[in-house]
This record gives sequence, C-alpha cells and structure tokens, in this order.
Amino acid sequence: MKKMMSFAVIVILALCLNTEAWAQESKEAEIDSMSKTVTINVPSIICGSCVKTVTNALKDLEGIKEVNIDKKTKIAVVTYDASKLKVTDIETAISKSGYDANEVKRDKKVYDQLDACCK
Ligand SMILES: [Cu+2]
Repeated sequence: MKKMMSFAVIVILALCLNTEAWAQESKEAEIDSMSKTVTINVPSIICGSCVKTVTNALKDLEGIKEVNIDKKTKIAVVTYDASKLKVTDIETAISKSGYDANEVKRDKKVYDQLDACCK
C-alpha cells in the first residue's frame, strides 16, 4: 500500500511538471504570434549611412525586433511586436529620421540636417 502511494505521488508530480512545461510552451507561442514582419519602401535611402540612421531610429522604438534595410532595393524588412507597435508607428519613426516611408513623407527639418552624402 505504501508503495502504491509513493507511486501515485510520483505520477502526480510528473503530471504537474508536464503541465507546467506545456503552459510555458503555449505562452511562448502566444508571444510569437504577436510578432509580425512588414516590408516598407524607403526610396530615399542612398548609402550605408542612410541605412544606419534609419536602422538606429527604428531600434529605438520599443517593440522592434529586427530591421533589415537593403540600400539597393530600398526596402526595409521590419519584424516587430504587433501588441506594441503599428505599421504607421514604424513609418512615422522613419519619417522622423529624415526618410520617406511608403506614403509618409520625411520630416524636412531632419532631412536638412542629414549628411551631404545622404541627399
Ligand atoms: Cu546616406
């Protein structure tokens, strides 16, 4: 009888641990499902310095996970947390760093202060 009891305790413990692991997994999946990737046209990107400026501006935003800007295609691929940011937030941040983003025009004051090679 004693043996049966301790066996039961072990089984219950094992079940509890399993449930915990499962809960953790589904939580991670939930976080992941909020992660979105968007492609944004940044036609006024010219050089590596432009790429750096826009990348840094985006990385300052809370919820940005990854930024990849191709200066040849002038396309930014941005992965972000959709529970924290909208696409318009990303476009606005790019505009505020002096660059056009999709239909959002750049902030002219910031553009005027960009390095000469970036205009
Ligand atoms: Cu540049």
